[in-house]
Amino acid sequence: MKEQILKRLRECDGFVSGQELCDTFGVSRTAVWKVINQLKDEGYEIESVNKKGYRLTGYPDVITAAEIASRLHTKYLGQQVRCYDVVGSTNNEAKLLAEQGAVHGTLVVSEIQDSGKGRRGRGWSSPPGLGVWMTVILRPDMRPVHASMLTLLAAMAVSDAVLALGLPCQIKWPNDIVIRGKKICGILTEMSTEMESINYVVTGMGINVHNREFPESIADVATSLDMENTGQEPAMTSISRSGLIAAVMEALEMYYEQFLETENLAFIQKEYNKRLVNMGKEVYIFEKDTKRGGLCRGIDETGCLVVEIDGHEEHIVSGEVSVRGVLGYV
Ligand code: BT5
Repeated sequence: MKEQILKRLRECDGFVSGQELCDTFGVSRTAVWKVINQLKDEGYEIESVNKKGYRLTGYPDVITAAEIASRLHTKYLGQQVRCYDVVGSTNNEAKLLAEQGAVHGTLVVSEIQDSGKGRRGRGWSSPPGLGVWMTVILRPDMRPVHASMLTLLAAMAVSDAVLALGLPCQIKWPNDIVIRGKKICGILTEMSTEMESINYVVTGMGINVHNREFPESIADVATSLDMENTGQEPAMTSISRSGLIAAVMEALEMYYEQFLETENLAFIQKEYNKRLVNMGKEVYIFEKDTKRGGLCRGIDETGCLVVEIDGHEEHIVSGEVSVRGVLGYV
């Protein structure tokens, strides 16, 4: 009921009468009053005026199931949420939950990851309260070779959410989101297969939101939404991490549904390539011990990166490769 009352308060510009809340949820005035007090204890600012009712005037930047639910308009993505204070990695936690039968669309979020993961054994810095460290569990009925495309859908979804905040973000294929050439988000998709079919996929997204500093090893390449909110873009008030989560879930569900119809990325190819930070530029492709240079031509409809190398177009499969700009990270 707390989630529903919060949702009703959030969706209403003015006051919501106590009586309306009682009638809608079939509870007593005292029960409503208790929920309002609980919300106040959690940091919500709620004005109560005699004969008018309750009005939400401020909210804390918390990541809770109630806060996410009060902002979410999806059919299944994020409808089941598991919020933790600390986990090793939300991807690992999601895999455990998936093994135990967690439903399609379950979202796992944590305030801290004490061993957040990047690709190929790399780490992901996930300090408390400063970012969104989350993973969704998907159970798609499709061939395992197509699972890597989910990373590209997640990149579109995160970039949609960031663009909606008025910040100019781009995608660095296959799994980074950057603002002004620095990384604000990394995505990690892992899957479990059984007899040629997908058992489940987990897609983890780490988004730096309120960070003001980073460990020295990544200080040159990392940035956060707050650090990039320089005031040049349209006015942006303080960013709600739960709002960001809801926006990503909504966009991802939309892309995911379209994707299932064809199992290819033709429907996002044009927009993805517009957002691609290396588009039309010289890049280096690092694969095992090799380094090759070429011209980036964008993604094809399967999500491979098309790079013109020595006059031939090569379709680079994500996985073991890294892409770098000739001058550095992008
Ligand atoms: C990634 O790997 O970018 C995928 C990161 C996925 C993180 C999410 S958080 C929720 C979920 N649970 C997890 O355990 N993981 C996922 P990769 O392309 O390998 O990049 C990793 C590299 O990014 C590191 O080696 C650092 O150089 C850099 N890095 C680490 N933490 C960062 C941060 N917070 N912001 C920007 N760059 C970072």
